[in-house]
Amino acid sequence: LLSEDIESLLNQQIKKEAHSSSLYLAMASWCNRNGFDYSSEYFFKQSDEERYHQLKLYKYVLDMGGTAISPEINNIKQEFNSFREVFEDALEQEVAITQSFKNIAAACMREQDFVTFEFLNWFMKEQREEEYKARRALELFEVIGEEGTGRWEIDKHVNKIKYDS
Ligand code: OFO
Repeated sequence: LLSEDIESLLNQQIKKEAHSSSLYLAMASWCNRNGFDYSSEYFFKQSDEERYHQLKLYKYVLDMGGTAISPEINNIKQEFNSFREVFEDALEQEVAITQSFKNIAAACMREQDFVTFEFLNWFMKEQREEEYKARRALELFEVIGEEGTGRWEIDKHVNKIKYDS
């Protein structure tokens, strides 16, 4: 069974994952509308992954006898000032999500909820990959540069970022 506190933290996390999924969908739309097809595809994939994270948490809460709450999502940023800003926001989002998981893990430690703590390990590892990919994508702006055909070149590389752990 889950304590009230842990159940509430997990439901908040479900909402955050749903928010991430919607945010990435908005990024996919913006990239598509602005001619960045590969990045659009990349964000569609990211959006799917976040939906998967959301469901993984959702089912865990139910498996543990808790009440999983279907989240209401609002305030999704739809417009971005630049191609680069999309990736800056993506990295910021992932760093915030990692922090959020750390907070839940800390609460599990305090409460000696080692079952949930173990469950969270999967997400901790996933965040390592997600932060890596987001940081790598942003680094392309420095490595390639935005001038001339730079943004077009950056777009082509975004989808090729691989993570071997
Ligand atoms: Fe990329 O955030 Fe989910 O876990």
